[in-house]
Amino acid sequence: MDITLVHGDITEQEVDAIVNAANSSLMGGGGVDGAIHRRGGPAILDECRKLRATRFGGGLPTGYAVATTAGNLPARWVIHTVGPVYSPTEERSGLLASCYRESLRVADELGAQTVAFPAVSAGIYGWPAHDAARIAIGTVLSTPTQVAEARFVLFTKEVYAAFEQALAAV
Ligand code: AR6
Repeated sequence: MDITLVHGDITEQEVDAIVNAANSSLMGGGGVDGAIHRRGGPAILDECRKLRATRFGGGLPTGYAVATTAGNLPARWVIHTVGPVYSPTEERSGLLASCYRESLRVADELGAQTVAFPAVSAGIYGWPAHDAARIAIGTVLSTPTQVAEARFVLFTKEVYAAFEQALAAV
């Protein structure tokens, strides 16, 4: 699989699927979640509501992933995953790794060949950029998948630089 890094906005990516750093309510929020719902339009929230009413009444658990339409976005699907909130005292990196593994599993189910990822948990959820980048790249590289390109789309210079370093260290 090819790993590529882009400094930019995930909502502009022409890929099969983009991953959303959602919260367990699936009802939208700030950060990349807000941008995806704003630019993708109401079709995404409609499907999220249906998922809450059918499969995830208690919310999507941390570390899980589920797909919806991408609405008006150039991608075909949005894969929503829920990252862990960073804790300096509790070891939660397994849950962050699970977000990437589960997103790739869902991408394989969809038949998605190109998938764009944001830096899950590295914004509002407070994960230090270098740690988030190391877990993201390490997990994607070690997960068996049919996905041909994993594109990390990093919004800030700091997070982009952290991913560059993590990729160089592989
Ligand atoms: N494209 C790519 N990356 C982006 C974009 C964008 N358009 N906008 C922000 N980022 P965050 P989290 C980066 O906070 O930490 C929401 O309210 C951002 O700079 O979006 O997992 C959810 O509903 C950061 O590097 O997600 C949850 O409640 C990265 O995306 C909560 O935030 C992730 O930042 C999830 O927090």
